[in-house]
Amino acid sequence: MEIRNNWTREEISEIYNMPVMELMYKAATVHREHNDPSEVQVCTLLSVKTGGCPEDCAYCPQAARYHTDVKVHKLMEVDEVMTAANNAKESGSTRFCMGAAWREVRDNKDFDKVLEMVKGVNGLGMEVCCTLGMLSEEQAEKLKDAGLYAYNHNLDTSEEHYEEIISTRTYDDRLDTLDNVRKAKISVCSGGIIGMGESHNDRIGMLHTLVNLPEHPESVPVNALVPVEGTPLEEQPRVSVWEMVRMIATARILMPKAMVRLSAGRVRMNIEEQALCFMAGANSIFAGDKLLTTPNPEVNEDQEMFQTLNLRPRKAFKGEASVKFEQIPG
Ligand code: SAM
Ligand code: DTB
Ligand code: SF4
Repeated sequence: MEIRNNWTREEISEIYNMPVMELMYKAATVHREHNDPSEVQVCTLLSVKTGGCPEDCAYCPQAARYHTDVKVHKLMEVDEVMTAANNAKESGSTRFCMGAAWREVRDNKDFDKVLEMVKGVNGLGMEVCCTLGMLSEEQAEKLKDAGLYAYNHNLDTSEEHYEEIISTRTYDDRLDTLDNVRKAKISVCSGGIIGMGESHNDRIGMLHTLVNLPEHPESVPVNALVPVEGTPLEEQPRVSVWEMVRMIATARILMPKAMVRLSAGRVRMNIEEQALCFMAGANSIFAGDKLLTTPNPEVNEDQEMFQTLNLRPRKAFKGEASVKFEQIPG
């Protein structure tokens, strides 16, 4: 499969709407041409600053304006983060992603502390990732200099559906941040959420934007909405596994080399359903009993799943992206 950045919506729609067995077969074939299908990358998330966010993302339990059970927690200390990263490494994770409930990064002491965290986790030989909200080019460069490997910033949904979900920032703001991350030669992680009341066309639209970026994101998280009490989307019905499979398979065919991450929503999927997602081309998961604030399967359940499905955890820094790993001295 040729790597392309000029897909039309119609072409993507044709793939997305293929009979599901054909779609899975095609995606599984493309996956084998570009990746080892027995390898799945295991990543760990840590919420380093939780809740109290000024944004109005309708899905998010951390937005200050919704009344959820999430407790606000100021930025963690560097040593606490290092303990968590060491534990993640010991349990087999190769990527450590730190999330902050910020609208954007500000040039202050907290950012300096995050840079220390990045430096520390880089020193463990893990792929360090952050998701901190919007970022300027200068801030992206500072993160890169501290040893950041990847930055997560999701498009979340299509440009058309975006206004229904978030009003406090624009789609173009999101794209500008991705551009700043790219310019700093940081690996790009960007995907979205399904199950937020969007149409199939919206899902196709989001994939259309992602695949036609100047370079494909190296990592594409596909999240199933975790509906949280107190958020506007609390009543959304669970997405069926076939919708996840369609989304993952289409992403895999369009972006053959990307890590396609089966992200939020695994707690409500059994092993058979997750196996279908791996078959459709997903090759990464978040492990650990918590995502940022919501539950995730237990580590031993995932280890059992890997054994049953004969999957192997992938080594760190195997991506052939334009992004090179640099260990930051001292
Ligand atoms: N505040 C930063 C931002 O919005 O970019 C970083 C953290 S934010 C929690 C990271 C991503 O988590 C969001 O873009 C969204 O895709 C995902 N997310 C948040 N809440 C979710 C939920 N309830 N279900 C599924 N995914 C969710
Ligand atoms: C992504 O796409 N999914 C992860 C990660 N990137 C940061 C976050 C999922 C969060 C789910 C809701 C929560 O636990 O708060
Ligand atoms: Fe804030 Fe990020 Fe949650 Fe939106 S997704 S409310 S920006 S923490």
